[in-house]
Amino acid sequence: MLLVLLLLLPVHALGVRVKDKVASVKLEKRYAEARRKLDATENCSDSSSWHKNGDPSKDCDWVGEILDLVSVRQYAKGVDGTEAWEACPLSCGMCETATYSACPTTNVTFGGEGKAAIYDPLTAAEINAIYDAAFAAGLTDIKHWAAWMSGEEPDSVAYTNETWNKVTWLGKVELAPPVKTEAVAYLDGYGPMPDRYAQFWLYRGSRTPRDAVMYKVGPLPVSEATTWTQTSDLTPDDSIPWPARPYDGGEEFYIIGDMMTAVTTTLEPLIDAFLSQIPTDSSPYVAEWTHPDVTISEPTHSRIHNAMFWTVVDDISASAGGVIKPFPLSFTYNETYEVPTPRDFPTWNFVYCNQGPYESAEALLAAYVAGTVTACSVEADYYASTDNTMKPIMPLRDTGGDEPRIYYPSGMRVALSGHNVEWQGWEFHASATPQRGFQFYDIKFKGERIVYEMMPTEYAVTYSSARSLHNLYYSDGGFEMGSSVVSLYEDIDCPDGSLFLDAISGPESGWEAYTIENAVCIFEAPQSYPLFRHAPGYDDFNGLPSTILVVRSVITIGNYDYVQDATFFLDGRMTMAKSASGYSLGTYNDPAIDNPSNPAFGQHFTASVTGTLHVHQSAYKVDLDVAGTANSLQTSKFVYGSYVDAIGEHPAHVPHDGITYFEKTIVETETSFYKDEYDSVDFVSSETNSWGEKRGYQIYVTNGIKNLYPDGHPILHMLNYTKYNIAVTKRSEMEFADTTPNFCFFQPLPAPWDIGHYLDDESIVEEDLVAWISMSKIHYPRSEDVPMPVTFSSSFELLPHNYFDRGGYSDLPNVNDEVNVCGQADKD
Ligand SMILES: *[C@@H]1O[C@H](CO)[C@@H](O)[C@H](O)[C@H]1NC(C)=O
Ligand SMILES: *[C@@H]1O[C@H](CO)[C@@H](O)[C@H](O)[C@H]1NC(C)=O
Ligand SMILES: *[C@@H]1O[C@H](CO)[C@@H](O)[C@H](O)[C@H]1NC(C)=O
Ligand SMILES: *[C@@H]1O[C@H](CO)[C@@H](O)[C@H](O)[C@H]1NC(C)=O
Ligand SMILES: *[C@@H]1O[C@H](CO)[C@@H](O)[C@H](O)[C@H]1NC(C)=O
Ligand SMILES: [Cu+2]
Repeated sequence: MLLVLLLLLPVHALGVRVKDKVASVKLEKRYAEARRKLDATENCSDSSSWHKNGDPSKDCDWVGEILDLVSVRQYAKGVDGTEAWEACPLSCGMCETATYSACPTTNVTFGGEGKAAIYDPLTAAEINAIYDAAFAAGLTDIKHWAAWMSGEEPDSVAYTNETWNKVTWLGKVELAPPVKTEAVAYLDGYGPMPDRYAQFWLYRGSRTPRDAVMYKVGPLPVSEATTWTQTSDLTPDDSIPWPARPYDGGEEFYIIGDMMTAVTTTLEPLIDAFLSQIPTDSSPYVAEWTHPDVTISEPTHSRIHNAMFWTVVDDISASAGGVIKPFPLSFTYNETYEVPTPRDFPTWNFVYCNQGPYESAEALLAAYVAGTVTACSVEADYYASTDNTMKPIMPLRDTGGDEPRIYYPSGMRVALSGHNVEWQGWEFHASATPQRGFQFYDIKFKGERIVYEMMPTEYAVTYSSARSLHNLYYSDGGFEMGSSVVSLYEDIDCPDGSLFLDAISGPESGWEAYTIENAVCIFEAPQSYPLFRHAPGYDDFNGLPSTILVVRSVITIGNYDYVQDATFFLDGRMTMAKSASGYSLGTYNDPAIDNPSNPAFGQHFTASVTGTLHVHQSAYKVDLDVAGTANSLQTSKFVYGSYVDAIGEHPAHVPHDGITYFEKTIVETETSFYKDEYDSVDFVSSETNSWGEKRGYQIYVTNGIKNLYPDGHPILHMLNYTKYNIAVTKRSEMEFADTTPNFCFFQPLPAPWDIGHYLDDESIVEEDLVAWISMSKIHYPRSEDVPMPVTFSSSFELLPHNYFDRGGYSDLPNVNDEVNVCGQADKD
């Protein structure tokens, strides 16, 4: 059996793969266009003569029965080259008629000034111009390196295979957000427009010692006047030791592939023996994923990683479902720059089928050949089958037709101007940027700013396992959440008719920036729930259906997909949620060796594979400005006590002395706490509403378990934000994010700069405050998580708390008119 190794990093640094995805989105768009054209015609029917070239039994009926329509449409061609979707529009579901298409529409138009455009992400042209200028200025030699690598500059005297570790390159180019005071002065009309700046990391592999530094460049566009400044803005120390340099997909792809090929070539007999037990005609292979082992890394010298493997059968790649077919091999390697070539990385700690560790691939192979290592048994049907992927299992449920759709009877009520969004009194700037990902600026409701800045700063996963996934920790912020943003599918990810924003993927190790189309969708939707209702009698019904505005972006990072939603409500509430889907990682348990009933690290997906126990963490920065920037933190607790405790006296007419009441406290200094410590957490202004109550916004965290790692555990250096659900600090330009994933993901030392440093007892009374919100959610996979778990969420809510004098929806028509299909009031 042929062994093929495919190196699959859990990140989409592999430009080719990302482009494939874009191509398939384009394909989908083509079908959508075709569908629209067919909608307009009455002659939508299948050809009776078409069949797949070479197979007369595969006619339009066959096309209709195969649910995996994208690939059928893509690959099935008729005798004359006609594609299935063209000949079989009915079976391809392209004949749906939009009965509402004739309704009159009057889309709203953008009415604001659009000043929040100062937060527009860098365009691909801006990024590439910076890249070119940095190269021209001699800051980086990466283009020469890339040209030498690709053979375009074969005679480049600067490089040999042994100089892979002496390149200086730049990455993670991104907008440097304007200073808040200057931005607010401009937005609020008393200051000039701030200049536009970008920032990037420079990986100085050609220096001694190597290091990574951050640069700020501007004003943009790049010109004679542009300055390149090494900043110390984001770290107190202006450089980062080499092993702690930010993750760079291009670098990893180059250096790990070389080493991994050497290891798997050595272990070929052992790998082949496992794969040959899988009854399949395809050529199965193993794919490697790698993760930093922060419990043993030596921060000043090198990165230590653990490698784990998945089985790829029938071209179901690891990301597409292979992660629930583990290949039971793991080893550890030292990613050091002190060796001649990457294939010389030291490797050790080889474990196969729970036997070992062996000091090298050769030692493991020798033991295997000598018969001291027992080959593991393969659950043949499970490994061979594609049923445990997203492919539906026959017979299909009779769905009785298409799923319900949303329609907009009066047209789009969302207005978009660039990245500025307006809807029902809300106005804000939304984008997904290459490095940091999904972000919001200048969120206003009814003309008043509520949030200056809001963004996820980190999503991470920590696994528990005694097998190949031991010490597995993934920081998505470290992998660049923004570069993992994917194109969204209309009708699946977002309703038909959504508005879309594009995003840019930043350059890494020589690849140019490119556009990710339809990366953010914006749509209004019925919540299918009353916002309020009351019906005391037949003639007296009052109510309003709740309508929401959703701004959504999805990141796909290896096996997992995170659906990120910011949801805006009619009454001034908003929520931010992260929902997970995608495949859960499996661990191999040899029924002959492992205790099949031990539930410590997971439950069974099948006899030999358990779903690995893990915790999903997420962290957010929310810079609230409630009626101005002078805010205080008010915590309230629902308690039981005496009347004297509650109000200072025991009223004579109350016989029993013992009552529940609320206790409000203004917190004096920076603090952090878990959600269950208080019953209401609010940012309040000194401004009051008409009734004398401080105008405030409540921060409500819907879920979140407590961190169980003891103080001093190395992983806490990356996860200090899991020690609270809410932390509140005085805002500082330097305190950009509560985590330091970009330069700390591989660094098992105290983080140079994270929330642990920000919580330093500064006064938070009537100051500009930031709420750092963090949530952890246990995922103890269950059998139903095959093929993949249904989306599950963590979220927080911001809701007006005495901010208004009455319900924030009070200025909306309170309707119960019967409406016809086009949304017009029925006048009869
Ligand atoms: C539908 O088919 C009929 C009969 O072939 C033809 O006369 C008519 O023009 C077609 N309509 C459209 C919109 O193509
Ligand atoms: C309203 O917006 C939708 C979505 O962008 C668009 O398809 C439609 O043509 C617009 N209608 C009008 C009348 O502008
Ligand atoms: C340099 O490395 C490449 C890729 O690893 C390899 O194909 C090539 O043979 C090497 N060249 C020399 C001279 O070793
Ligand atoms: C990794 O390699 C570096 C540089 O060669 C060395 O200093 C370090 O001790 C090694 N770490 C381990 C855990 O082997
Ligand atoms: C994070 O937490 C760990 C464990 O409690 C602690 O040792 C470390 O100093 C913290 N990091 C920072 C930057 O405060
Ligand atoms: Cu999970």
